[in-house]
Amino acid sequence: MSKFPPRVFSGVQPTGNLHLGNYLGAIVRFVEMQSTHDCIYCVVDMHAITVPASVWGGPKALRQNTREVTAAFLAAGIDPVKSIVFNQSQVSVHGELTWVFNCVARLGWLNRMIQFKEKAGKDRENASIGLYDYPVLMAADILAYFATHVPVGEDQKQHLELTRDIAIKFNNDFAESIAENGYGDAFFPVTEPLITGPATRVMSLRDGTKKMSKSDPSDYSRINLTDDADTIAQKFRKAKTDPEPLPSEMEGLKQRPEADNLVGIYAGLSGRSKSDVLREYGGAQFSAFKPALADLAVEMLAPVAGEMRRLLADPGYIDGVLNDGAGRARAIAEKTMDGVRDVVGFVHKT
Ligand code: AQP
Repeated sequence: MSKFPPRVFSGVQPTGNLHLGNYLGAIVRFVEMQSTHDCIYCVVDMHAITVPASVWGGPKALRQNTREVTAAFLAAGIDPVKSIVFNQSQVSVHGELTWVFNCVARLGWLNRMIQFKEKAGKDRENASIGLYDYPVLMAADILAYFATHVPVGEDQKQHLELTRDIAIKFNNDFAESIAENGYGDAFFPVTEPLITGPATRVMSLRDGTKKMSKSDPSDYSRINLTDDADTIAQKFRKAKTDPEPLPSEMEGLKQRPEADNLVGIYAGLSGRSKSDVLREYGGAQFSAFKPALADLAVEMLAPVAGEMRRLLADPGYIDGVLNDGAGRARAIAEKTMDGVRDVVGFVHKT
């Protein structure tokens, strides 16, 4: 048996426009994992500021969006008593451990990160160092809690591999000191990504080859968690599709990214598999499938949006949840950091 008991950690950035991709790819699975695991869910506000303020919206928006992501967690069914819910910047270990990991991770590893290339775009010289270091901060988020499992969308797979590489290299580089200090043969676990289900990569409603994203300039590319019923129906009505009816078999979704995406969304929202959805809708035109999809989305999202509105009317309550969670998170993370100090050789208060 591993010396690391199963523990889940995952995070969402408070960058506004929380959408169906974040919901199906991450939040719904966060809720499910509470019944089997000890879970820690984090609003990663330090990650949010790695892009220009024009993208994350500045201090007022950051505060509001932090509360909005927290409200979405709670409205979707995360229990802040059972699980730990907090915002990253309240626990200083995330920053401290990042520094140690900066000295473990290699430049060549970070140079391969696709998300940096995509987000920095052509103006790479002008990207923040924080954006480049984003995956190292993510490794610190996860490993500060010795998390063994991380539920994420497909887009985070490469970053999770980097977390594993950092844990392995730390364990190897400091193997002697880890043993001498009584931590056995590994200080950090090698974390497993959990990328499962039919909606691990929800695509843009305007382009089935691009992922649904908060930062897409077109609001019609995504379903926001706070969209009302009319907006949801209109967005699905206008969603890009091809002229063919839906196939009856999975094979028929190949080379049809928009059809594949809408079927995946239906499957994710209804908790069914894509092939099961095709068994019901195979042969149907989009003119029939889109309204059924919109109805299902409204049925599933309206209660979440309503509960989010109710919670957001009481920011004091939300901040209380975050403060309580941060206290519990800090207790775990500080202990990890003391272990890291022992292992690295930093003299510290005992
Ligand atoms: N389209 C998606 N499909 C499935 N899962 C997704 N996730 C994001 N987009 C999709 C998952 O949601 C979690 C939180 O993501 P995040 O907010 O931390 O960062 P992100 O991946 O950068 O989200 P966006 O919406 O794409 O933001 P921008 O536009 O800023 O890049 C993660 O588990 C992620 O996998």
